Amino acid sequence: MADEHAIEQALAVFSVETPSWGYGDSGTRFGVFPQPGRPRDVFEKLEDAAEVNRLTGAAAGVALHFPWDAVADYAELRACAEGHGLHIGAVNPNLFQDDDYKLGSITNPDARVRRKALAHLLECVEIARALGSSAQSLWFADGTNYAGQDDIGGRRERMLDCLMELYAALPYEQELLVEYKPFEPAFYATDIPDWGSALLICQQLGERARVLIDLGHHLHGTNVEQIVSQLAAVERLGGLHFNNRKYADDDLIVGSTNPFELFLIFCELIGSGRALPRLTIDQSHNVEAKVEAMVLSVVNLQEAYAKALRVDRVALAARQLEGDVLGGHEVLLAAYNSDVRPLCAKVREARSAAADPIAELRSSGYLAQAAERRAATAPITRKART
Ligand code: AFD
Ligand code: MN
Ligand code: MN
Repeated sequence: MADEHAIEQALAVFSVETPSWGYGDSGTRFGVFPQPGRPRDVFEKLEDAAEVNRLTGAAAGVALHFPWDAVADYAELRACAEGHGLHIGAVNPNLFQDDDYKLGSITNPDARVRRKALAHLLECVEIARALGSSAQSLWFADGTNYAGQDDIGGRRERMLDCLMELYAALPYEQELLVEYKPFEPAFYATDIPDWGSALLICQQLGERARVLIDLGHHLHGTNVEQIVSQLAAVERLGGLHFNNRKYADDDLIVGSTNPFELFLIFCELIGSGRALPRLTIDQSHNVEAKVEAMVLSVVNLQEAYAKALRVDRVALAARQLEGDVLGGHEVLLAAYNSDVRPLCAKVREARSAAADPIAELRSSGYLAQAAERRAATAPITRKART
């Protein structure tokens, strides 16, 4: 059993970013069910993010999405975040909504569209600079639906051309995170389908380009913790997007149906011997209460990490060396089955957060007050940039 004090210290600095897009209206392609009091602009989203951080003590970073979170004055936005005790996490450029991107963004056969996509990526580098963000987090909806629709190799070349220009413009303090996804919205050939493809791109770009693993972006049966281990070993693990792939993509609460997988992912992160990479929740909830869903997600992450910290690594290595097939498995189970809730509660309290964040959220009246305040005021949106 690892030393309890060392575990507490590790938990005390554990931190995840929450996504601005997880607080506002969202749903599925079948429908969106607006929730009362939902934030209407990025300033109100930061209020909700601050509440999640107040309750959990572990969510001071907020990832933003552009142009959804675009404002006229980024210094004001940054000051607003800092006033809430938050900082801006990764900047996520949006290259999937404009009509122009019907056939792709940076892989589009039309050079004009590729230039437009690159211009947005470069704009996001400047936005990140103004906001004090240290990462561009890239996900592309690019791909094809039919064999022969476009040239697979040509699309890869176009993508690399754009990304090389982007990488060349990246200030030293920013890193480039590259997501992969094997399906949706394209179903024949996604342009970055898997971690190997993403890794090849990153290796071509340079050492500040790293792969980002989104738990929802895998086929069922994929061993995600093994991917974590492989990428960490070559210093190319840029971070994780946490969610639950039961829903195919982003939207279910991390650890809600696959807590053992989440624990194993943390086991590999710790086992890599490296500092934890950037950890981000990538969930935009559908029918569940959004702030509560975000709080529960952070709590699930804290608990999965705490359990992984409890793995007796000396015993594990010994069982493995002996070739004791189930011995190592049982060492993992011993940690996984331990109750870490009191420990996590203690660590949260030491961070001036809530021992029981969900109960505190429910009794605090935060949501009702936010709904009342927001109903009574016009959106506080400072003129959005068009
Ligand atoms: C989309 C993608 C991807 C990305 C997120 C933010 O599936 O996971 O990280 O949007 O752009 O849902
Ligand atoms: Mn993602
Ligand atoms: Mn996703």
